[in-house]
Amino acid sequence: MTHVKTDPDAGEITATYDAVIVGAGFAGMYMLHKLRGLGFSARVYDAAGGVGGTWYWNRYPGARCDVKSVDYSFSFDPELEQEWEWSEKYATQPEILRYANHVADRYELWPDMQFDTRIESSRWDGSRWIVTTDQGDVISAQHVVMAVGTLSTPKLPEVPGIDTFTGAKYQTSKWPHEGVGFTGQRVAVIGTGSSAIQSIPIIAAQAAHTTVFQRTPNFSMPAGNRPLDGSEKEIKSRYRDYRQAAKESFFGVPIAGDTVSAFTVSEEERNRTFQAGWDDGNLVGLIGAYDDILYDKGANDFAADFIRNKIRETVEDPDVAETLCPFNHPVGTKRPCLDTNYYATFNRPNVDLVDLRKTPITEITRTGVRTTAGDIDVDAIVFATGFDAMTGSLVAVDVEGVGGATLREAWTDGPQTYLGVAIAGFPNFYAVTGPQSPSVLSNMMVSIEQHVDWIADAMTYLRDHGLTTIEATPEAQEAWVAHSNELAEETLYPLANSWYMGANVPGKPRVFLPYIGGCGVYRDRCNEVAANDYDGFKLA
Ligand code: NA7
Repeated sequence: MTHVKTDPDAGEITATYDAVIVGAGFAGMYMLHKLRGLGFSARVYDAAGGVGGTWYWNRYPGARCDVKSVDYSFSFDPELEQEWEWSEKYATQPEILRYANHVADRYELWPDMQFDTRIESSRWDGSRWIVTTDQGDVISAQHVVMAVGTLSTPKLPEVPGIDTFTGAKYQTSKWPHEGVGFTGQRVAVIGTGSSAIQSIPIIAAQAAHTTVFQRTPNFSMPAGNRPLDGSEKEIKSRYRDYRQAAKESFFGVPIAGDTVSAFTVSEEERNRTFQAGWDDGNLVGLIGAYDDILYDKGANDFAADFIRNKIRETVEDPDVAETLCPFNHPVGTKRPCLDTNYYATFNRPNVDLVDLRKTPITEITRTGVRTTAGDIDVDAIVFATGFDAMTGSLVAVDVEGVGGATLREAWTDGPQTYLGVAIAGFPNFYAVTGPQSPSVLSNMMVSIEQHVDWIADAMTYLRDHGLTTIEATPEAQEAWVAHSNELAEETLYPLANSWYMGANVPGKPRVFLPYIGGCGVYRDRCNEVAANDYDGFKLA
């Protein structure tokens, strides 16, 4: 740590590192561990009071991972993966948070992490980044790694009056650490995305009355959660091969066997396959069952019909069942969900469903929720209304690159990246699982490890070659964005008003945010770029 120079805008430099890492989730922690191992100095900053990123904040009832525990864990250290025992097929939020803390303990990351500290700005001074925090730190860093997560800037619904409500207000993404009891209360839940679908059955089992406000019905499947059995435990005996298969796979999760078009098999066979995916309770069980489900509307309809029929079989009131059936987007094009008793919850006498397509919310009042059909008075409102996904937390920091250009301005028409990890005009600045990388379309652990390794390799390459900066060229970036968009256009994803498309945030450009070429293909491309002396980058 040194006090070497003064930045005219930011003040005296209080610390100097090779890398500032923004975020103490899995990406930030692994980045720190990796860089320290390579002899770089680095410090992690996080606005939270502890590690875990999304798992630190999202403590709502029922919060769970919907990628299997054996897949949703680090692979970089065989000892770590052998010593850690997951207890269930899908780990709960508390268990994942324990794992995050275990990682921080095991690799002694704590001394190099600073909490309750928000990064406010990052300015390129021509050779280094000057990074400021809300705690008065002014840091000089050669590299900035944005490990800020993809779903970490929460959004509330765009309805007036939220502040006037006198009852209790909760956001699933900022859940009180001490927990919340709903016994005897009338509760409103706004939203029917993954967070709502996980929490509603638990809230409804406790509350006196629950009203669910649904704008868009979602496709959800039973998670079939259970204590880990032999089949998953057996994976630990062949973890190396299993991890390799995950890295080469499309979604970052190994799937057995090749898939064919849904049109090449009989209806009976298709339904048998869908039923097997349904019974297995995993997200790719249905959308990954045939290779054209995300590409062909007809193929997608087969899977969508299968799920809609399951909803109709489960929900006793036919009107409620139809309201819960999604018709306005192909299955998979909004984030599909895994649940425990979600649809059956609507058979409870103390649960109501409000269809906001028919009767939109006009305002939140002092006593509850007002729709065009009238007032519903409640004691508590749970906002499960999602995030400014993938770009929100990157542009929340005032980032000024070469010549004072801001990231916010550079991304006015949507994010522009090279490989989803680098940005032209912003040297030595990296987005872990950034837009136009597989990111949210993949098992995040696999994508985090791939990006962290790639960034660490790039930094090592610079050091070994006596270089100091790496910056994407505008040409390479333009080609990558075009390629990413072309791939998305071939799919059904653009048909949905999803957060994948930026459609959930008013005014956000409608652009498909993640990369849909698949994890394995993407990894090969990144490796090829590195092997070709960082093709598409300007090194200096
Ligand atoms: P999501 O999936 O973005 O869900 C947010 C939900 O809130 C969704 O049903 C939205 O409806 C609804 N919403 C948002 N704004 C409004 C307004 N103004 N009025 C009514 N309803 C609204 O966020 P989650 O937290 O559930 O899940 C995020 C990810 O975390 C998930 O995909 C997993 O990856 C884990 P909409 O569909 O926009 O009509």
